[in-house]
Amino acid sequence: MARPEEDRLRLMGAPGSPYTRKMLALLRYRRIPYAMLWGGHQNPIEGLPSPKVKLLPTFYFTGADGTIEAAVDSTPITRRLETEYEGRSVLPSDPVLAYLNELIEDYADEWLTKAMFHYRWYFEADRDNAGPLLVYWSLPTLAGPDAQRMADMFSKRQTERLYVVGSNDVTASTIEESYLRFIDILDALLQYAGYVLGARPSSADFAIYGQLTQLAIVEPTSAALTRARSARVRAWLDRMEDLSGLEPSDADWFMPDQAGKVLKPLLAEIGRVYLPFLKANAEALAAGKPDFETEIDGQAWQQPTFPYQAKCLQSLLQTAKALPVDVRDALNKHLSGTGCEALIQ
Ligand SMILES: N[C@@H](CCC(=O)N[C@@H](CS)C(=O)NCC(=O)O)C(=O)O
Repeated sequence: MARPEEDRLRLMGAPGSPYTRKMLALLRYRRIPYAMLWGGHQNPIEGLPSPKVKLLPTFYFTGADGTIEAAVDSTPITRRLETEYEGRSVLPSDPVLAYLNELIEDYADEWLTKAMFHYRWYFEADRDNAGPLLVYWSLPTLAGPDAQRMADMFSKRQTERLYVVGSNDVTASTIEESYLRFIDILDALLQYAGYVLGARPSSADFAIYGQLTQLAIVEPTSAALTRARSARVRAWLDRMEDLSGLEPSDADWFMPDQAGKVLKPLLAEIGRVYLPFLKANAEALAAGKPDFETEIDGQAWQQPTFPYQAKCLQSLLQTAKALPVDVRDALNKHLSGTGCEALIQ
């Protein structure tokens, strides 16, 4: 018998939102019955509450008493789904692997998204491509000229906001070079075992997938660059979209020592760009500075301070601190020489 509709977990999101795509693929893989509501907070859905921070995707959890709670932030929602729905976990049970997964997921959510935003709005060809898509993704029946007017308004606003994520003439080459290095690293990882942490997907895979649904498919400039560098990565994205038929087993995760070795290039990339960013951002926030300048990958970097990403660093540090000594020792070994050592103190 079909499940009653209210049993389905509802989420509102957009096809152009990387975090929506991360969570949609994750729900499919985990076989969680869901109802995808394409939309945005500019057109609230009747009967559904607004979240405190209006981000996409927004999940609507129904409590035992029938009240509906609106939740945002894909990382904690992923953890909540692990406790509410059994099996097909996206979090490795080994604590060393679990920490590496958290770090890679964070890098994908917070650093790769800089490349996503950059390639969407920095170059004219990409801007012209994205504007109308963003309109039609939420308003498919709008007349062409009206859609173009909205697209132009949207593109202008988003392009003016590029500086918020740190994309500007000073940082452009750092973002672009880092994205291309990442594609090469991901290509090698996929060849090795199919996914980042073994032969089954983790929340880090879904986070990477979410950003790449845009970077490697929607944005013409980065899509062409990605395809030219790695047909494997491009093909992997189409599989990631629906992994509902995969039958994962515990043995599919890497052994911790194997993970340390195989993931070294990715961890080194994270240490090369993301950790210096996190550190400079947290220092600027502590000093009460509205923006900061630092050096990333040997090049100048400047952007406004981001309180949310100071929390990301805090959370990585606190998780590491709470780990047993033997796990911290193992992580120390794996992170040594990568630029991520400072996470384990
Ligand atoms: N940390 C959040 C970030 C979500 C997020 O930033 N979503 C963006 C779009 S991808 C958003 O909703 N921005 C406001 C808007 O577009 O209305 C998560 O992991 O879910």
